[in-house]
Amino acid sequence: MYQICVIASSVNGEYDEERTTIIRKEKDGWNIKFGSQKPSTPLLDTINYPLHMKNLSKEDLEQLAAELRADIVHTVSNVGGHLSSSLGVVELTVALHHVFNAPEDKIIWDVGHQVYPHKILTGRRSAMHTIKKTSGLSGFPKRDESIYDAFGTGHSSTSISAGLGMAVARDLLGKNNNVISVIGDGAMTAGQAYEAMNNAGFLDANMIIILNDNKQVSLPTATLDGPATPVGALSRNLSKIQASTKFRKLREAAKVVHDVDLQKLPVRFVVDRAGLVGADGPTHHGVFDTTYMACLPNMVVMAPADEAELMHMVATAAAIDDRPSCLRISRENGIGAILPLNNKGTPLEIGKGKVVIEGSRVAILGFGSMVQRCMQAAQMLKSLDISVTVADARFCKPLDTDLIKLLAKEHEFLITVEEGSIGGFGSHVSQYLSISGILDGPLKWRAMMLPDRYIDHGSQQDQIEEAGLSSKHIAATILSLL
Ligand SMILES: Cc1ncc(C[n+]2csc(CCOP(=O)(O)OP(=O)(O)O)c2C)c(N)n1
Repeated sequence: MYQICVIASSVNGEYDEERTTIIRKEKDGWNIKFGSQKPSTPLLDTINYPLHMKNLSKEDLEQLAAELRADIVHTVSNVGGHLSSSLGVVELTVALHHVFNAPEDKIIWDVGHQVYPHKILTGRRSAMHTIKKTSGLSGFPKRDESIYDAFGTGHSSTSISAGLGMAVARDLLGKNNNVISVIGDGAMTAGQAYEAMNNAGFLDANMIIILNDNKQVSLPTATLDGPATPVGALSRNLSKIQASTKFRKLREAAKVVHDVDLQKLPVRFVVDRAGLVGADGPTHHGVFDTTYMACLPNMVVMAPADEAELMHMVATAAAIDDRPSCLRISRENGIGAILPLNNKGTPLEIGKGKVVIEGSRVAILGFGSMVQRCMQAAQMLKSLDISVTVADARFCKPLDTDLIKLLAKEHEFLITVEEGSIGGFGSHVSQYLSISGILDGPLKWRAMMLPDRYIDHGSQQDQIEEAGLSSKHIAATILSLL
């Protein structure tokens, strides 16, 4: 060790080894010993925008990277977030913002889970403690958030196509800015990246592609509840998976009408993270699947109300062998439901829902995880002496028309509730009610679904509130009808 560049914050001038973050330059590189206190970052403190980095020497840039690394660890240890991916590109980010001239030069981050250093160096350091929180910074690049975010991401393998488009547009406009796409070895494995490289070669547009070949597929590793599944050499597994024919068949099944539904192939789609997903925000919400799956003629579409129902639906999907099926699993936690014996579900009758609370006057028909909120709403209304029937639709397709007919006949009001976009479960029910003439009678009916706009990142609870789908909203909708 030959130089101590920064000794981080000390309390009243006293130096506390345990709690202090120490950033040292040693013979073979920078050594950062992390403590619980905010690290002292004298050089980083002078940098608000890339412009402030332009005159730094190579040594300064090295120190900046070391301070940036300590700053990210400190932030993420307090608020959670994408740690390893961001730490992996600290030097790269410093270099890019030193060499290139963003925002005129377009830097595009693939997946976008590694942008913490980029955010810190582009005017957002003081807001880093709000990252992924309601009304705070997004965990990904977002064009609304900063002119330095050239392209919004959150999912992988788009950076080369996006960069190519920007390079072609630049040439058409006669400009001369640089376009830089940064892509990891994991993201590089997807077809879109290959297609984009093919196009880039053909169009011969001038662009820079940086392959961050770290031999890792880093997924979010730091959560406030402790470390999640560790960063792994997933690329090894990815290659194995991709080599398997089963997996390839699944990917090819993406063209779901042509390859699957039309031919009634028994492909089972499992839509993970259905509904609003919280901190990752709109790139990760699963809110359109009911709409685009349930419009396909042969598709069975189901959603479980709790974890026991999930087991039964997995068994149902496994048993459906004459057509495709789709099962949407909410991001919500389980409710502690009693699980079937040996954790083995029993196939359900296809297209049949069930009544879970018997009442009169008002019927609420929930789809998927929303059934829980419908039951809570029924409890609230019970205390006001309003008797509510709650039914679990289980299936959006085929629709349980007998159940809907019964609910419509025996109640004054019928309300459907789902955590999905317009055009989903409520639309199917509405279509049936109108075509069958039920809406010509005395029934009053309302559909509750997500609003027709994207819901920003934040806590799942806040998102449900913003969407107007909490149990209070359901109860209020009913009260407004009475
Ligand atoms: C289309 C798509 N599939 C899956 C994911 C989930 N995912 C998030 S990060 C990540 C790994 C990316 O690995 P790599 O590109 O090597 O980045 P690095 O390891 O350098 O962070 C994956 C698969 C995603 N974001 N988008």
